[in-house]
Amino acid sequence: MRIGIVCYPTFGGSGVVATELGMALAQKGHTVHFITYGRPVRLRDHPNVHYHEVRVSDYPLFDYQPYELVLTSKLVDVAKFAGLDLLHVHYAIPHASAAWMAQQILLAEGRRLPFVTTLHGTDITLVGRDPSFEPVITFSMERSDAVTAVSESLKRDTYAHFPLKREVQVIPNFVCVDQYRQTPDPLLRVRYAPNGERLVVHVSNFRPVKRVEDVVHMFNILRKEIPARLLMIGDGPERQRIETLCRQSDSCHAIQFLGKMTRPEEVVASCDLFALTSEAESFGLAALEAMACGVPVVSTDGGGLPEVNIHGVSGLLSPVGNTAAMAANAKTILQDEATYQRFRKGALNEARRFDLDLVLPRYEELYSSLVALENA
Ligand code: GMT
Repeated sequence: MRIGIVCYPTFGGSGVVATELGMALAQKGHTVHFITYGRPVRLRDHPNVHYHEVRVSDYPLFDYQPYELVLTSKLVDVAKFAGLDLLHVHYAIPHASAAWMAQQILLAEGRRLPFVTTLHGTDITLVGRDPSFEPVITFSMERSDAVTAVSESLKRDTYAHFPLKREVQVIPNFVCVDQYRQTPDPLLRVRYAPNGERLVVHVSNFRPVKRVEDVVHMFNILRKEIPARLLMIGDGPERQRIETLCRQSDSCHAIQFLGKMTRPEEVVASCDLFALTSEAESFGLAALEAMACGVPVVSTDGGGLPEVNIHGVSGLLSPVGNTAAMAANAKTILQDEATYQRFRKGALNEARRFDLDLVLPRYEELYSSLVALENA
């Protein structure tokens, strides 16, 4: 099939999922066209992969550049000249409405292009709840040829926040477990935990929804119990505030900020524990990626996290904001080697439920059913 993929090209989870999905489809022989405003950070070179940049030009009349219209025109152009069979848009805003507009333009020319919308989380739970977006998101979800959500929790949220009548299919996020499984790097451990301390790691885009300060509070409590160090990977609006908070804490010397990384798993695989303190996560891809490295997870129990991080198996869950409970959970996992190894094995086993080999055929089946409908 010839598939167009629209996503945010940045470090957010939806862009990562869209990119890895496109790469995996290309690997299986499909032709994939990425249509985005920047090259997706995880996009690699492959003969079946094409990248089309959506360029919004500056014009003095516009205070706000009409990105959605430029994207729509680009979708029409690529659909026609690359002969797309189908479009898959990740993150509803504004991709689903742009896809619908492109579909209408092509229809007027006698061609129908089906499109799938995948909901990722904040498009529904945060941004999508802004009433000013509601009519356009509801409409474009209703008009999508298929709508998928990355977890059962997100599916429930979608029906709770939008007056949606159509079916939403859950296709979870995925990892390629064999690719992720990395053995810990002794040199890296010496660098970040020179005295043999336990290594805790957090990866996010440092937005308020991640409650990154809770990672620091949790770590301060944990360090009173066991020798530990903390690595913070990623960057975003909250980073400066969190760094200031760390500098004021007793644990300052034990916390290191590594910034954005294209392959965070290269560091995560050498850590002992992954911490995710989010207010809510539709899924928690970063936690799954850690589990695929055999790293147990302490996380909050918001949104879809309990579907990914299985309490008592791959890690432990606690209520949002309860940093004392989270520190106690971290101590439970790390306290003795037998318990720790049990959680490590549990993390890897639970990650296998989301292996690429299980999830990719579900997208392919969905695409084939829609393309078959067009040709019927
Ligand atoms: O919150 C992020 O990290 C970014 C955001 C995105 O859309 O890029 O992530 C959402 O989608 C990810 C991939 O499906 C999920 O794993 C994240 O849980 C979800 N974030 C939230 O729901 C807050």
